[in-house]
Amino acid sequence: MSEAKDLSRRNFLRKASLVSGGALMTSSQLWANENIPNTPPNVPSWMRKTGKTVGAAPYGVPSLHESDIVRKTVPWLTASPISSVSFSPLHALKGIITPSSLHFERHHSGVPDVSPDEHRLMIHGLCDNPLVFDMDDLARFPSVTEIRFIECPANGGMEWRGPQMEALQFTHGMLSCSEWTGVRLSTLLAEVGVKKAAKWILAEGADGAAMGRSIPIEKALDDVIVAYAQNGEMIRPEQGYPIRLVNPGWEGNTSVKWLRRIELGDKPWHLREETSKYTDVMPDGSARQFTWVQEANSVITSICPENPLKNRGFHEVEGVAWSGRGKIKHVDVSFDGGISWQRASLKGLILDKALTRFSFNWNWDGSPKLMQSRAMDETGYVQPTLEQLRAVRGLNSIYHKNSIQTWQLSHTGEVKNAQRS
Ligand SMILES: Nc1nc2c(c(=O)[nH]1)N[C@H]1C(S)=C(S)[C@@H](COP(=O)(O)O)O[C@H]1N2
Ligand SMILES: [Mo]
Repeated sequence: MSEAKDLSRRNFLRKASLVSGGALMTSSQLWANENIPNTPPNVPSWMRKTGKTVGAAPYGVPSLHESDIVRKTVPWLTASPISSVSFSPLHALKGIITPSSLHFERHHSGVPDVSPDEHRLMIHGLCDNPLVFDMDDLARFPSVTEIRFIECPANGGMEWRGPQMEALQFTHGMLSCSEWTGVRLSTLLAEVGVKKAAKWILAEGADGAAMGRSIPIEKALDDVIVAYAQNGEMIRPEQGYPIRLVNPGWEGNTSVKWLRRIELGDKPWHLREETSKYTDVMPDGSARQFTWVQEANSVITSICPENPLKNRGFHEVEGVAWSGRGKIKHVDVSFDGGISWQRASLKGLILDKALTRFSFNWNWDGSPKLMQSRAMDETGYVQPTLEQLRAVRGLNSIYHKNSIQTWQLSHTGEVKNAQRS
């Protein structure tokens, strides 16, 4: 950082603290006589010797000091650890890309160990020329690289009847965003020659669950990717190595991992994952089927149960917003539980069906707050309040809970998961 920039930043912090009535950021004063061995003005121990050699970590891992930033599970959530979910630590992530090691996981039968040499993708059914592709075949097609989120539609599902999970990691962590590389499914479908009668595809995985989903042909021919790479390297086993579907903006469940088979048919298959699961029980007891799109959603991540406030004064309120229908248009934030709203700014890339980061410069006066964010996407859809969502959906749902999240900030700086209706 140049000196000029550094000075203007200090100036900015000074101004911010003036606005907040003199409450300073907590940077300690220069030359404070703390006498901590590794702290200025002392020369730290790690400057007195050489460090680890190059090659000591051929595949790099995070600093040991970051070892608490990991995927976490909720033991009571599923009956078996092989049919379970681990959540991304959203409170600790920056930017919009989820490190592959921290991508949430959802497995219906654990993570299979698939050999790329023996694995194949078979495409058959209502087509002119059924084909079996090996991994080298797939790599020869023109590839696409796109940043897309994957969200399980059960994200937030534990919160329908009341606040339950005292952590952002668990209220919203079935959500991750990666840069995916692979072949457009439409390219492969052109290769097999889709028959006119084909209206649906079945995508099936090579795990013990043989998890499958029916997807309408319009979506299959639109933006779906048969992905083999994630964030610049081959897809991780947990994410579907060696290939998975990335079905942008739709229920994560439809992004079939360890993809082995695509069948073209004239009607949906009505599989387990689209009848007993991933349907929405409505207030009258009927069930909604095929609610594919992950509607616009957002959450404040910089201030949350895992990130309490230590000081009054300046804070950059940050969070993420996303929409399965396209780009995020804007995000508003509220500090009074949705009575008044202020426009946040969007920073970095604003992409289709990707996480989008928002930011709002704020001075905390030390009083209790009800903090919320509300996303609007490019279709004009506005993220609903919990009350609005419950008015339509009742209390019996699990999936597609995209209502506004409330964080209750107390005067001590502690943050609790709260609900406003
Ligand atoms: N073959 C297969 N594909 C699968 C699953 C699975 O268990 N088996 N889980 C699905 C579910 S429910 C979700 S939400 C996403 C999760 O993707 P991730 O584990 O990469 O986060 O993968 C989907 N694809
Ligand atoms: Mo899921």
